[in-house]
Amino acid sequence: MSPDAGPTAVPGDPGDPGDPAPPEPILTLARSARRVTVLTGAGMSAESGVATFRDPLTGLWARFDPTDLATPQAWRADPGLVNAWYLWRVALVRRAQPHAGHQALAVWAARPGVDLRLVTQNVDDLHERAGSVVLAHLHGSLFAWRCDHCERPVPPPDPPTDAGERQRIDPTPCEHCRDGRRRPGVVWFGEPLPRTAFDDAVRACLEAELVLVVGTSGLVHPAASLPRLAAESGVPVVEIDPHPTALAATADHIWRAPAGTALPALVEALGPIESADLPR
Ligand code: BV8
Ligand code: ZN
Repeated sequence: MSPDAGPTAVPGDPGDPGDPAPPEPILTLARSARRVTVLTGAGMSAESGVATFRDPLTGLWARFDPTDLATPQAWRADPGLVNAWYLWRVALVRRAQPHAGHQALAVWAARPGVDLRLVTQNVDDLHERAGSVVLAHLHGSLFAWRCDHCERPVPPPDPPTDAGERQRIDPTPCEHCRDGRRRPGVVWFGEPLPRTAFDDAVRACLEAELVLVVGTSGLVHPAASLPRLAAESGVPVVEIDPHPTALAATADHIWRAPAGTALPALVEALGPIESADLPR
């Protein structure tokens, strides 16, 4: 499937670019699927005001590349700088709200008979705050801090009120070992993904009747390999993203639309809950 085949590029059904209605083949798959795995990336949080990794950083951080800051090397070289960046992001996510797309996924998961498994690359808690249960945070969480020496969990620090204006905020010492510093519980580039999270994500993709990929450029591995793993196992893959991505060639159907519009429209169109699906 060529990624630039129009705004709602769906084989056999180009769809109307301005029409928020789900393309028919995508709706048919969503209606019939009982086991649905949803993989979300930074684009899922974009309409909540949380910038994606592709977006240029703003303000204080405009001259930095996130892929340079999100590394153990950066932490070793300048812990105050990296700590300030994460505390700024914690403050930003705390001010953000889940949007209708986050809520739609929680509604879909609550439909009787549906086993929806949510896997995210995002380190924010917007899915949880919309009522979703997240099966796997592949890249960790902004809210699960730990010691960079003894690795024990520590409470997430409260960002100072001027977190947005300070380029350096020294990390606080670990309360357990005193030798380490409190670091964000995210997976930095060059660090391995949490084994259980990745294994659960692989199983969720292989056992699905539909894999829905929302808001990821498909550039960061090994998370980016999950949709192809599903496709190679014969699981239909649908992509929702307003722009072409590296995953377009893997997707059976593409809906060039933002998550905050597409997901509510899709869940709305699933139709009334069948009495046969209601718990006895
Ligand atoms: C590892 C936490 C091994 C930190 C993140 C194989 C091939 C090539 C490279 C590699 C490879 N294997 C490993 C690598 C290296 C590296 C990598 O992939 N590099 C890339 C840059 C080439 N991978 C790693 O280092 C991984 N570790 O493999 O370790 C290992 C094994 C054993 C022992 C030691 C080591 C770790 C990767 C995890 C890095 N951490 N996050 C933090 O957040 O600070 S990744 C981070 O960037 C995010 O979590 C996210 O995953 C990623 C950004 O990707 P996306 O989510 O896709 O976001 P992006 O901005 O790219 O795209 C946004 C999309 O949204 C766009 O498509 C846009 O169109 C769309 N969008 C915009 N608006 C909307 C929208 N969609 C819908 N609605 C909208 N409104
Ligand atoms: Zn410690």
